Amino acid sequence: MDITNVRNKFKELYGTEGAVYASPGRVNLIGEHTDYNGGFVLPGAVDKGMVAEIVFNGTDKVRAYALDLGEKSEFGLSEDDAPKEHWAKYIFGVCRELTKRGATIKGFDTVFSGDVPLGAGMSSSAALESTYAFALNDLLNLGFDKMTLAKVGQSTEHNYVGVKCGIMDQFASIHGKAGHLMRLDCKTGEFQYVPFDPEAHGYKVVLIDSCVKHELVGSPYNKRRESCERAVKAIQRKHPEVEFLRDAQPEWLEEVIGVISQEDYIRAKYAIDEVHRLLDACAALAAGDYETVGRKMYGTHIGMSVLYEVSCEELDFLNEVAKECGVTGSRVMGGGFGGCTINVVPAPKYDEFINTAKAKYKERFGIDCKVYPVVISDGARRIA
Ligand code: GAF
Repeated sequence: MDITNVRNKFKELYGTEGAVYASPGRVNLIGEHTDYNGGFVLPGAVDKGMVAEIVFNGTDKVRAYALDLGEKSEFGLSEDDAPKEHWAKYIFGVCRELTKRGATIKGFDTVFSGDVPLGAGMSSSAALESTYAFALNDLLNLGFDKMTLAKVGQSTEHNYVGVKCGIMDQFASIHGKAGHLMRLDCKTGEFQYVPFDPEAHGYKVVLIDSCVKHELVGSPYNKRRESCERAVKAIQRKHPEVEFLRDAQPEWLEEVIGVISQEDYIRAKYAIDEVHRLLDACAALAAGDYETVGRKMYGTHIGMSVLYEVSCEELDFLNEVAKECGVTGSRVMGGGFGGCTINVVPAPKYDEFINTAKAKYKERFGIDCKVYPVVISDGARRIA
């Protein structure tokens, strides 16, 4: 991340210098749409993120500048002061959610910029929320732990953006550690850092961005969640201990066939399968068995495409190309509805896969796909 432009703009706008913080986007090896189902996820922070410079301005207002958009926003810190700019709602929401948890937030001036591709399923919005949650916590000595800061970002999505997301993205952005994925139990909040060094095993991990816009606001993301919640309610009648789909035995879902709609059934079936796929993949990863991890990833893709229906023609095409090129594992990553595939590629096949994917995608859709090699990096931090 290049912070020079942020610093220059900050100086130009506010005539002073502030503290600079950064938070990354994330990848997720496997475990998709499992977070809000109380299941597990396996994300890692990446080397792309958001960077923000901040200084308190002695007022009760925030003056914010989005460098990449060339837009500014000014807003107060009370509940009815919500800014009209969509991007500013993320900053406002973080301030409000910290306030709801007992913090006193002071007015500040800020400039931010980022290099997480927008709409690519790499959590640019979580990176933005995490940057401000982490920075304000640090600068104001609020004393919140990292999980609370992640929840501040998640609640911002729920209450100020309108996406009923799970905790994975904000968790990963705040907790990331270079060279490690994180196996998070989204029901209990327990997690382990899992060393991740595919190159040592002869593999490279790469994202192929379909460049199809991924926009969770207004997408059927919330509807998927509602389907899962209705399935839980139905299962609970006989199995009251089931709090999330993660708690349900696969056969318990079969018991509610005909009670829930066919649509809710296939959504819930995907979610329950995915919880188990992730656990199998984690065991395989620990044993250095990337072939099994890869097979599970292909399984996830089919589930997300056929049952959860969050893939699209372009992503299915990229998945097929990966298969044809002998890629070990490939699947749509993140919320879906566009964005990237994540691919675990045998190192000797890497160049050929990238060239073939680019050429075939262009030929089929007339669009240049983008390629992001995955570098697993540290989470939220102060950088200047
Ligand atoms: C989006 C959400 F924000 C996450 O919480 C998660 O549900 C993901 O989609 C799918 O796994 O990134």
